Amino acid sequence: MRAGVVAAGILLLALASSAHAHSLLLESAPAADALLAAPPPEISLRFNNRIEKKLSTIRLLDERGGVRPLAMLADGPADRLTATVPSLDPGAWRVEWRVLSTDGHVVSGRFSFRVAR
Ligand SMILES: [Cu+2]
Repeated sequence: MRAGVVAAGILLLALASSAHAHSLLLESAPAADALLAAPPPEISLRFNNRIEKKLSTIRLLDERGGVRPLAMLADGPADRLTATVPSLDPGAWRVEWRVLSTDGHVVSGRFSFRVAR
């Protein structure tokens, strides 16, 4: 009986996560795989719908996996997540984002960009 309830719960979770009402990343600045002549002053992500900014984050990692602290902006358009970026050295940088959609689903992804030497 209990196992059946758990199985039903897992099935419901699987069905819920297959629905696509949650947030999808439409574009980013810098763009994925961009080669920039100068470090970006900010990282901005635009989604297909409103996100819960307070429960959404952007992480920036250097080539060795070290995390560079970012300041998340609390205001701005509801479908956009933006962080101001400290001055970055040349090289490869990885952006890891994680947002809470208004449908309650957590969506995450990553991409890289490069600052020219
Ligand atoms: Cu969803």
